[in-house]
Amino acid sequence: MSSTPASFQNITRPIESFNLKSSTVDFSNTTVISDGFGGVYWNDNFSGNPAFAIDSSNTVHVVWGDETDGVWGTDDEIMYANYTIGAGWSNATVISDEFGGVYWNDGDSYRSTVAVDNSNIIHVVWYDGTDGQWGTDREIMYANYTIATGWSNATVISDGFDGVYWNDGGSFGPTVVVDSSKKVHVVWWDWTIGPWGTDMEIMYANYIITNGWSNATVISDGFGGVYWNDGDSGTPAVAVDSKNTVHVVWYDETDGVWGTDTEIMYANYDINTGWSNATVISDGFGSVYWNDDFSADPVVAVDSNNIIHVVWYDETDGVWGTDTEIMYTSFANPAFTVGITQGIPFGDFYILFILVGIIGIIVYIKRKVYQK
Ligand SMILES: [Ca+2]
Ligand SMILES: [Ca+2]
Ligand SMILES: [Ca+2]
Ligand SMILES: [Ca+2]
Repeated sequence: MSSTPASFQNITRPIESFNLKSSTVDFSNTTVISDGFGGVYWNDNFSGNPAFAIDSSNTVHVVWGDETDGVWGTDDEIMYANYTIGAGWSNATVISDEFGGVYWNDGDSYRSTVAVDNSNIIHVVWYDGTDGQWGTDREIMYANYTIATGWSNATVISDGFDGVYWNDGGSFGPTVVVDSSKKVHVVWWDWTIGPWGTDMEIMYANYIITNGWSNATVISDGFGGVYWNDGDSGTPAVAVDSKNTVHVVWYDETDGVWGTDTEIMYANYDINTGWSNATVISDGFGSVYWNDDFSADPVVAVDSNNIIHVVWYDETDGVWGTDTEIMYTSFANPAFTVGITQGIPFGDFYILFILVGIIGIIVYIKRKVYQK
């Protein structure tokens, strides 16, 4: 094998050729961040599933799952480390267990994701096997970090709203995003049985400073009271746009005009209209259904024009062969493409009322003037 660094390799493909990295600026050497702080190697077990976010000071915040044993027990925990330009990488620290000196989290903690808001508060979510008043089912847990108070205690956000524990199925794979109003949005997949059936659904909860955490709600089924989504829905990803509309994508096994294959579905939350119905975005363009195989693991991002971009992997065969490929689609925020007057009460009539009112005032003033 070639020992040429990747930065100098030319990658040649059948229809195109490009230099992987032609910049004179080279990347830094790879460094271990989960172990070896101050030359001490204490992290002696599996570290995996990293996720990260960068704040407005360019501090890098990394979270991952770790099997290393310690004062926190022998259960898997979520660890955290950060990089600041001045100090470099911090030591890794457990954030899923211990608050006020009490180690209470004795179940495995997995699959953490992280987001930073515009005040540089760090928000972390993961799923957790610790038992408690929320039952013995896996739940979504949350912790945050502020400079003033440090790391908060971990709290269950998928069950126990208003003291009612109704979520009795496994909750997995949370993803977190924060909008410009510091509202925290979390999505995950959930096995709890309800009016939506026994199939796995996408659930959502949010946190507002004044209200705390909302109840968890199913967003993949039940639009307008109609429960049509009867296949498993999983691995959601979430993004917000400049109007704080929430965009969620996931893979879905529900059958429909798109066939019996797994598809990518999409739903959004608009402040004015609430959650949209779920819709398939991986098949059926122009009513042509050509995507006939497995589509999964979508990720979503929104650009500065509020265009939504989605990528996923797909097993559909085509001129590209029978191998698994990465697929992509993009679309404008559906809420922005509806009629411009649709968001105004009474539509155009609203403007008409204002015009009639102004004319009325002018007529009234003129009469007053002529009466003198
Ligand atoms: Ca523990
Ligand atoms: Ca529960
Ligand atoms: Ca369902
Ligand atoms: Ca299909």
